[in-house]
Amino acid sequence: APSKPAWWKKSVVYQVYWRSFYDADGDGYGDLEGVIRKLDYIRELGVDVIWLNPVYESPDLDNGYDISDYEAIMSKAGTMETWERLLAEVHRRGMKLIMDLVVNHTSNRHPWFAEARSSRDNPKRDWYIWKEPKNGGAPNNWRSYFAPSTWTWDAAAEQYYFHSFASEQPDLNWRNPELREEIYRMMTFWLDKGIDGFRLDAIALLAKPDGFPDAERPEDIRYLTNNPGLHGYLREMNERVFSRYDIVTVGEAAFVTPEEGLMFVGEDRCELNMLFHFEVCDEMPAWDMRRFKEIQRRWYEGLWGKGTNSQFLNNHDHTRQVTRYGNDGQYRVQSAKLLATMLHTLPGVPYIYQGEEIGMTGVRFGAIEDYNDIAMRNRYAEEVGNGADPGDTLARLQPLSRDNSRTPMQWDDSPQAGFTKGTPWIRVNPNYAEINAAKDLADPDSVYRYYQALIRLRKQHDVMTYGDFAEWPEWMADERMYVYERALDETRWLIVLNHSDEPVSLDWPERLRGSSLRLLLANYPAAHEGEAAAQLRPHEARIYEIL
Ligand code: TEU
Repeated sequence: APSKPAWWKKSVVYQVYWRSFYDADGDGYGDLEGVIRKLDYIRELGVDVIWLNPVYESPDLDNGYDISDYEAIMSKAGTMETWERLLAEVHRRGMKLIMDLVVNHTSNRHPWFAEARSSRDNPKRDWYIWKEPKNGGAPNNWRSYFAPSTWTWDAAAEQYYFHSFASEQPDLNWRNPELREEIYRMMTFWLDKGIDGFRLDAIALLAKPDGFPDAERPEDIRYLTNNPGLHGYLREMNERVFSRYDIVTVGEAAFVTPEEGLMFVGEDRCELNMLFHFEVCDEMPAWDMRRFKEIQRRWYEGLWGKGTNSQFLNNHDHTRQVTRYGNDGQYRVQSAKLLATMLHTLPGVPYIYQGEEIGMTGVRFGAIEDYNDIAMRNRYAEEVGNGADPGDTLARLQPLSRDNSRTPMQWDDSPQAGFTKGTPWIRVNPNYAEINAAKDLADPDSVYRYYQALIRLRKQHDVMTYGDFAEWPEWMADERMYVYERALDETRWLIVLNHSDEPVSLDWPERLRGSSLRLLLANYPAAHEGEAAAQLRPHEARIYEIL
């Protein structure tokens, strides 16, 4: 008998960036107690899985992505007891919890790094990547994600060490079998506590090329990812750890094509279950319907029937979708609902980033001092240090600053949007009085209620999870309209999206004659329908069943 489909395939994932979610103890940072107090809000949305950003002990220079103790909870977030209660409360509500895990690098304040730099013959020296200077300087010309060079000189160690991100985040040496064993043991520590899986940070960076040759174009940092040896590590990780639990794993894998993506998530690959590829968020700076459709086509053809794709347009690293890819002005509510309709009806598991379900928007702070993001602040310092105009540099970095999506969750119109009784670690978006959860919960036509309806549809109809995908040829080249069907057995759905500020008339094709359409969900009140065509208003989205 066919094996029962994996539990996570029909799931909807909700990402909790806890430090901006809810501050229960008033220190200005969100915390795990705060997440516990808001679990009913998350559950009411109808989601199944919570992805919790890193909560491990950390100096917190990259908001938890610089871990100094994998088996302790950052005091800012709470204690291991609080974390255990969170897990129990998530499970009591029938939801699952996946933890964000960073195994490409640690903090430079991790005891392992202190040992490694203490002497060349320390057993942990080789848990990190060290090189002699070349021509008196860095061993090669690579840029890191967060710094002008991937190399930092360590005076105590008298060598350079490698970091894909900030110098405070030294990369682990995955070639070292003892290191890998220790990581697998640590993963097992968390899985034995009962978590339901991992979101694996920067997982495509684990393998480094032999010899670290200079790059032709140092600014194109693809040399950091998808190097030979990577899939060997992932297969070993799966065999030694993941395969022993009924869990879900999703890997962050920037710069992969669908063919390369399949190597991560192909059901026969025994590596990961899903991946976040970034052909949209990293390589499509602003909305481009033709490019988005092309990306969706490529990934459907590359993965369908062989592996599972993820659908998302924002997260804690990427600007809020209604601002970056939609309309956060006159049509904010309709646009937020249209983007949600698209992500929840395209093939793949949808990921909701906290606040997206109430249509929260990006932000523009007036000064670099108002920003927290280490990536943005390092870039600003580098460019202004090289003579760039501070005002121009700030203006250029603002739209894609990761802080756009990290401002506090907007709960209500009370001071600090009800996020904290203290002073928030980052300023609240000034539009919280009109955009907040309390308002959305009170409004039957809110973005939150629309997300609830979308998620309910997914639970009731397998076609959203397992249905084939086919675009209507008449609209494939259109810049405004996205029109496609999903089909499973006898069920056929039609999704019609007008991603523009203009009305569009959609003629019903000859092949629909004799069929009738049943409207399942729409982001506008039902319009009077002409027999021959539908008049779509700006940012109008509709889901029909074709009968
Ligand atoms: O992000 C990895 C990273 O470099 C991102 O820029 C990612 O590759 C890109 O956004 C793809 O669109 C992860 C975490 O999500 C990020 O918050 C951390 O700062 C980073 O790793 C370092 O751990």
